[in-house]
This record gives sequence, C-alpha cells and structure tokens, in this order.
Amino acid sequence: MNVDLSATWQEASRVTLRGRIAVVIDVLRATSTIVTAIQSGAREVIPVETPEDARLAAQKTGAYGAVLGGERGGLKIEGFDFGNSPYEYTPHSVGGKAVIMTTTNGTRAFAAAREADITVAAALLNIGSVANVLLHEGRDVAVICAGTEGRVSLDDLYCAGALIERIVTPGSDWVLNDGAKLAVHWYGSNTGTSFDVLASCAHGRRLAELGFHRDVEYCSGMDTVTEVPVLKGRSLVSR
Ligand code: 3SL
Ligand code: MG
Repeated sequence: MNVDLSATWQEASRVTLRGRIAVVIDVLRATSTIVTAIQSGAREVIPVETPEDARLAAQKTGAYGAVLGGERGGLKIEGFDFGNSPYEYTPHSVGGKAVIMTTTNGTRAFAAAREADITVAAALLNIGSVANVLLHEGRDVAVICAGTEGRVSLDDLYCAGALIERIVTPGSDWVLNDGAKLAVHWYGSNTGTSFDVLASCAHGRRLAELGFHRDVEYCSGMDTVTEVPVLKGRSLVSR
C-alpha cells in the first residue's frame, strides 16, 4: 500500500484520490477544532470554503439548529457564533447541533479531498484512533496537510509524520512518497515535546501573538480524543 503526502491542500489537486482514504490534517487549528466539536457531541460539522457559503448553508440547515464557526486571519468572523478555538466547542455550545465551519486553509482541504473514497479528519488529538482506521481499512492513503496559505506548515507535517510512523511498522509493505518520508524524518528529528514543536513553528507563534497560546497547548495533546470524524456527503460526522 502507498502513503502519498501533499504538504498543502493546493498540492492535493495533483494527486489521484479515487480509491484512497484521505486524511486531512490542520493541527493549528481547524481539524483539532473539528475533532473536538464532534467529541463534544456536535451532530455534524459542515466544512465550507467561504463565509458566504457558510451563511447560505445556515439558511438551509437553520431549522435544525445550525451554528456558524470559523475564522479569517485567526479571528472570529463577524456575525458568526464561534471562532476557531477548540475551547469554544463544548458539549454545552455544540451538543446535538450542526456546525457550519469555514477557515482559511483547513476547511478548504476537505474540498480538495472530495474525490477520495473515504475522508477523515486528523489531528494530534485523535492520532491513535486515525492510525487504527487506516490499518483497518488497508487501502492506499492520501495525507492532505492543509498548510498555511499555500505554504508548508511544520505543525501539519509533524502530525503527519507521527501518524505515518504509527502505521508503517518494520516489515510492513507501505511505500511512501517523498513528502511522506520527509514528514516521518521531521517528526523523528524532534527531541522536544509536541508543544515545543507547535509553539515554535510559524503558525504557532502567530497564534500566540493573537492571544491563542492556550489553543496551541491544547492542540499539542496526543491521543486525548477517540473520535474520528468522517465525511458523509458534505458533513463530517462521528465514525
Ligand atoms: O487555516 C486554517 O484553516 C485555520 O485553522 C487557521 S487558524 O489557526 O484559525 O488561524
Ligand atoms: Mg494550520
């Protein structure tokens, strides 16, 4: 089996996704927040590309208790219920509700994954559960890192490396593309904690400047969540 990693969602458009399971990763912060929302009992998370798409989707879904979440420039969008901080997505705030979400990079990565047979959301938080899904499915994997505005994000690459290392055990027949090999190498070359890595990468520093230091800490947690959100139609739901 193959693991093909795209370092940005834009790069994923050059990959054949049909027949594969796509793993979308935006550690800071979209997939960490989506995983948290589903763990908090959100009925579904609907990733959309723009704030306008989100408002239109809310009009259609409104009667069933939809809330709007996401960010631009890291900050809550005017008129939205929530920003992109995982701390906002509690059982009290999103339990039983549909969350319509738009973020700068992360939610776009789900659109880029649309041709895949199966698409799941991964973060450090649920990495062990995602690894188990990949081993169970036993099919070719496309890891789609969201990246940051078209550029590589080391936080995503770190999570991808940790995930790939969990599935590619000695003696297994996985074949990695260069991006996947790079991610494994980057992950393995870090001697500090996951928080050290996330706090020192460019987007981690940017979030700290914006006052979201606690989010970076939270998103560094490994194996704290068991949920694996999976795309069903246009919605991410509990697997
Ligand atoms: O780019 C994204 O999708 C966001 O997760 C970025 S931020 O962490 O909310 O700034
Ligand atoms: Mg990111």
